[in-house]
Order: sequence, then structure tokens, then C-alpha cells
Amino acid sequence: MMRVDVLTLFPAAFAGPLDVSIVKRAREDGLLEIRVHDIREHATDRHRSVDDYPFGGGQGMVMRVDVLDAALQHVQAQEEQRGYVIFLSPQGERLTDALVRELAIHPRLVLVCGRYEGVDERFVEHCVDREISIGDYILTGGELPAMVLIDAVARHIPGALGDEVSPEEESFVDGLLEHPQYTRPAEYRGWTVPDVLLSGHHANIEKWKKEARLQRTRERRPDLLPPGD
Ligand code: 4GX
Repeated sequence: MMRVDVLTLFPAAFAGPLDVSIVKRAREDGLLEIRVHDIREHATDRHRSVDDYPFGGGQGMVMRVDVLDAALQHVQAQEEQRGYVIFLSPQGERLTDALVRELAIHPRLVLVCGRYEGVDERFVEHCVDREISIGDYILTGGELPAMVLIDAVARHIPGALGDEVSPEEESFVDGLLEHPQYTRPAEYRGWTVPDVLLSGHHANIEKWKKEARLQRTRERRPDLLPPGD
């Protein structure tokens, strides 16, 4: 069983994506528990403020360290086991297949979603175990990155994919992209399928798949190939 706590100013953003498909089934099967918490419930002043102007001036607002710390302490205290704290931000290390697998080993994760121009750095320094980015583009908050991370990690919880697929058989395990796939009809509007896939010759089919993966990786993602290959 894996538990994920999410701290956010927009709990409503989490309805939907985590209620379908593999993540839904993992939750129903008791393999994954996701709890979403509203950071604003830990605001202390009469305006319930969660952010303030940046020291030194500059654009926009910064999330307050005291409110974030109170929210985090609250969720950490809910379980004996403390969660591994992740803050989603463009300043973080990139989320990769290797990092997803590493995170999937943790029994409990706490994901902190920032809004505005960022969070007070003291929170990151003293309360966060890992700062992670899902890619080099700017979103409006950490909610979508948190859902991306949960989705990717959920697929690695033993039993979450059902009996059919194992994550070990998927792309990226050997560092190559997937080969193209086809299904019936074998011909549609004159668009055909590579003959070898219809031949029934297993050795040739496997050779074709491997070559197609190499060719695709060379053309689209040469950065994934070992140097000098
Ligand atoms: N991969 N965002 C975080 C707030 C923020 C702004 C500045 C720290 C510094 C993102 C991403 C991402 C938008 C989440 C800005 N936090 N997160 N948020 N790309 O764009 O993870």
C-alpha cells in the first residue's frame, strides 16, 4: 500500500484525472491511497492569507513559510510513518523513468503544489526532501505536475497494472522508444501494414521490432542512445 498526501490551494483540481483508469483501480483495490489537503485551512490571520509580497520587491506573490509548514506538520502527524516530501517546481531536477521508479519504492509521499510566483525558500530548504520538475515549461501551479507524478508512480505499484502488463516490459527499460503498432484491418484506404508483421515468422518480427525501435530513437531521440552508437 502506498499513501500520497497532496497539499494544494486548489483541491478541486484533483477530481477527475485520479478517478479514472489505472489510478482509479489502484485506489479501489487498496493499493494506493490519495488524500488531498487544502493549504488555506492552515492560514491563521482573519483574511486567511497564504501569500505575501516578496522581500526585496519584484513581481507577484510568494507563499508563506509558516502556513506551508503548518499544513505539512498537520499531514505528517496523521501517520506514524513520515512521508517523503516533494515540491513541484521548474527549479527542480527533471522527472525521469529512473526517478519515478525510485519514488515508487517510498511507502508514503507528500506532494506540495505551489501557486503564484513561488514559495518562501526557507520552506524548500528546511521541509522539502526533493524538488522535482516535470519539464521545462511554466504551468500555473504544481497541481498538474503532482497528478503527472502520481500517475507515473502508480503504474509501478505492484499489482496496479493488473496481470497483463509489467512495467518492466515497457519502453525506457532498455532506453529505447517503442516500435510502431498496428491492428486490423490489415488494409484501410490503401494504407497497409508492414508485411513482416502479417508473416507469422516470429524471429523476423522480433528483428523488425528491434530495428524499428533503434531507427525511431536515432531519428527522434538520439539523446537516449549511448554515446557513439
Ligand atoms: N514542473 N510550476 C510551481 C509555482 C512556483 C513558481 C516558482 C516555485 C517557483 C512546474 C513544472 C511548474 C508552475 C509549478 C509554478 N514554484 N512544476 N509553480 N514545469 O511549472 O513542476
